[in-house]
Amino acid sequence: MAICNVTPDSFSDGGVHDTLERALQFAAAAWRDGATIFDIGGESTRPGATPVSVDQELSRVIPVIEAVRARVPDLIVSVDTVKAGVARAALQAGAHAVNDVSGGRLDAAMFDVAAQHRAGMVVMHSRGGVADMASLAHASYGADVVAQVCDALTTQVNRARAAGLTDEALVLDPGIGFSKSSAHSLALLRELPRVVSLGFPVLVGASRKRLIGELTGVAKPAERVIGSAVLHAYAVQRGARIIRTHDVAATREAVAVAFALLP
Ligand code: HH2
Repeated sequence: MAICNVTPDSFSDGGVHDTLERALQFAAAAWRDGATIFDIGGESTRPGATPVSVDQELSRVIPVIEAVRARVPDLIVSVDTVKAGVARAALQAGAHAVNDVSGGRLDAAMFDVAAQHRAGMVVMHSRGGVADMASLAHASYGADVVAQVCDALTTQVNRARAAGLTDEALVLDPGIGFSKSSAHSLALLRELPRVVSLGFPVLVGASRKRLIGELTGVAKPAERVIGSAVLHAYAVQRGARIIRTHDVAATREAVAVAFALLP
């Protein structure tokens, strides 16, 4: 899954895909480099990022969704949003799936919208609101972070089912770095099989994140490619089946090797 943030303030690619032409070039390159899903987002979760209205978010993502569907039609398009209104318009504009970093917590209508459109949905674990979910504000878990994340994901899966989503439509994501210290994120990666055992494909997205910076000492997010690729190869070994990345070619190579080495 290639990341395309159409935002001025995302932590690593803010402003990079800010014209339609640049976003389209990135989509074509992502497809060529081996991505099958293209995740388009119009609101950053970086702590301190400016909150955006539905209209503003729509004006950012809809033209890109329409253009990518028209020009790179083989890519599966997901919209990265916590707002049901944005998800609805994005699905009507041709997106196939919703990637909700709140896992359906922040907008009561989200699961209904996904179900009505028979869309796929990534249910990611986080706590809090958009402004603080990528901080440590809600990062207290007691002894077993994995159990708490699995419980929270199960609650959201049950809500999704109640809204009419089929199990085939769902992907789960432990939410690396979201309301989690690096120790929490590492525990979730080591024990990813427990998330996999919930019975859904698991997505991992650690691309260029603070965790990678802490482990490698690489300060600039755009230079955290090797650390991200190694972490994602490990995640594949632990059962992840979708990797969300800014760096498609490098990730594809790492993941191809990791897949070949699966027992
Ligand atoms: N991480 C980010 C955004 N969306 N979606 C899923 N499913 N999993 C993730 O780990 C995830 C996500 C944050 O990264 P990024 O989009 O690069 O940054 P920003 O939120 O600043 O736009």
